[in-house]
Amino acid sequence: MSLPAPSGSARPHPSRLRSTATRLASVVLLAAGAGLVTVSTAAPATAASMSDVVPAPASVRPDSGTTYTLGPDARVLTEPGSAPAAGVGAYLAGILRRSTGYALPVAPAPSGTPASGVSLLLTGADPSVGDQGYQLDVTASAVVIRARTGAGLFNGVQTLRQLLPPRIESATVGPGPWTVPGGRIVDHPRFGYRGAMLDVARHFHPAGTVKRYIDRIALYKINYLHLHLSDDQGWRIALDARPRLAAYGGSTQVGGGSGGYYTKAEYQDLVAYAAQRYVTIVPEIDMPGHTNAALASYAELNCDGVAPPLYTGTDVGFSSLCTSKESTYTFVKDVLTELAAITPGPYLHIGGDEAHATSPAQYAAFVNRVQPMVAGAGKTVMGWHQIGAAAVDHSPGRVAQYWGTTTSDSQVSTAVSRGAKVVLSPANRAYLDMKYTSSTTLGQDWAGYVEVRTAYDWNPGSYLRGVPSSAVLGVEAPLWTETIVTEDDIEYMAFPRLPAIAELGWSPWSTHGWDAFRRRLAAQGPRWDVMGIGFYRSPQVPWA
Ligand code: TNX
Repeated sequence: MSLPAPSGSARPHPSRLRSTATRLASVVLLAAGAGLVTVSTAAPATAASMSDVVPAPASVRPDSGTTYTLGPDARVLTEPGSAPAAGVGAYLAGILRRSTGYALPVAPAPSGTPASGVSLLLTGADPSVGDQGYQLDVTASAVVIRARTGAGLFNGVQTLRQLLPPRIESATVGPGPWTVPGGRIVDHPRFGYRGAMLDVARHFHPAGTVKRYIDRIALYKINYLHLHLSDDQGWRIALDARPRLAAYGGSTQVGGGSGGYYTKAEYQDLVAYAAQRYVTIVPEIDMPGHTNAALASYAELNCDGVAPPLYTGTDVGFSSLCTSKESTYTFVKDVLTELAAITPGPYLHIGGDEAHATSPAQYAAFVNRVQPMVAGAGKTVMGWHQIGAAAVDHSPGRVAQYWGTTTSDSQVSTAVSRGAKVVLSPANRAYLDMKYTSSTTLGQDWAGYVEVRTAYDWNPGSYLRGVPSSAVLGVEAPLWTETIVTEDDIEYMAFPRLPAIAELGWSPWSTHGWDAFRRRLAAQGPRWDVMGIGFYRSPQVPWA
């Protein structure tokens, strides 16, 4: 699980080389395609099909004789008196204006039959939509999305985007027609938790990158973004109680670059940006292992009272907070309290993985002391599945995140038998940092190669022995960044696997099928081209 440590020098990172190569390759592709086929800057204007949506909706009833065309006079009409509906309306209009050039005013919907344009209403949805689902009706005269909540409307809007031609995603104005296929979709998620994780500790990723990732994951109805905010190589959130954590502990990263961190204001801005997209941030402070950056910043956290140097390699499992010192618990409490105060979401993730420098007894003592601090700060504990170790206190309702590579695990089943919920991130299925194939230059392979079909073809509801579907909160696709440096790197590893995991979290199992999925995925390719997402063109997918 450890990579050969890169030398601490400023040697160019291999993935930087790959990114350049990929960019060159796309230029060549564009050049080769010009004159033959429409290329990314001029993606097909063809209407999408109602059966091309990812994640697959719970129910789709196309009306093949009907289409709606968004015209220059269209308006976005939202549920009168609802700020969430108005917010989703403004978000939708913002997306549509960029490529259509239309004015698309947003206004309260008049009562009565929905008028021409796109209506976002909080009444009249099929009851099956629940609190995250929606009903979408496309007739010749209007598009109407009905839901019970802003989240439901937001999810309906993501579906509508995919029903419009790919060029709707362009950042510049282009010609229509902006046609939507007719019919009805009634949709709701299979699981409440559909997550992505970004490791901003191994390589720091600035707030702008995180925001763009939020935009991308929201398109696939992902509703949690877990930020891995601390590890051996860096501490990425400034906290008033311990300023050296970010100022010193955040000053480097894998390979020896200058690292970075979010100020509290930047973090709060990220949280708000995510919330506007119905994405909840789950902050992680990994403990008691993966803590070299903290140990280097505050000598008192070390059992011998000596601060180690900062670390820029990629080994794991060598560091630990001193579990027998009172000052460690004061530290943890200060950190969790301050983090909880700027985190409106329900979860604080305490890590807990690969604590190889801590004995099982020390580990249990640590987790038993820390879990109540999370509850005391008003949050629910989330941790890597090692927090299910038998000797650990099993506070009800906590969430164990499974990252193993087997389909049975006693730490998880023990935790579940004592009331824990599970988020599934099996490394050999859901890890976005695993290489696609042996020739993928980025990423790792300790859990195997994860091609698109491998990422897609498993059932979270029955994956782990002793973990019934009722104990599964959902799925999460983590992206560890030991080898992931740039935004291009992130996108190359996330697409197209992230939509595969998103579909496992959203779509009913009855819709699951590789052959239909790979075709629906292929229909996303032109969208990603328009958005400038340099995705992996898996040979398993029949890209247009
Ligand atoms: C294991 S998964 C880790 C991370 C590494 C990752 C690389 C987990 C909870 N721990 O520290 O970054 O492998 O794939």
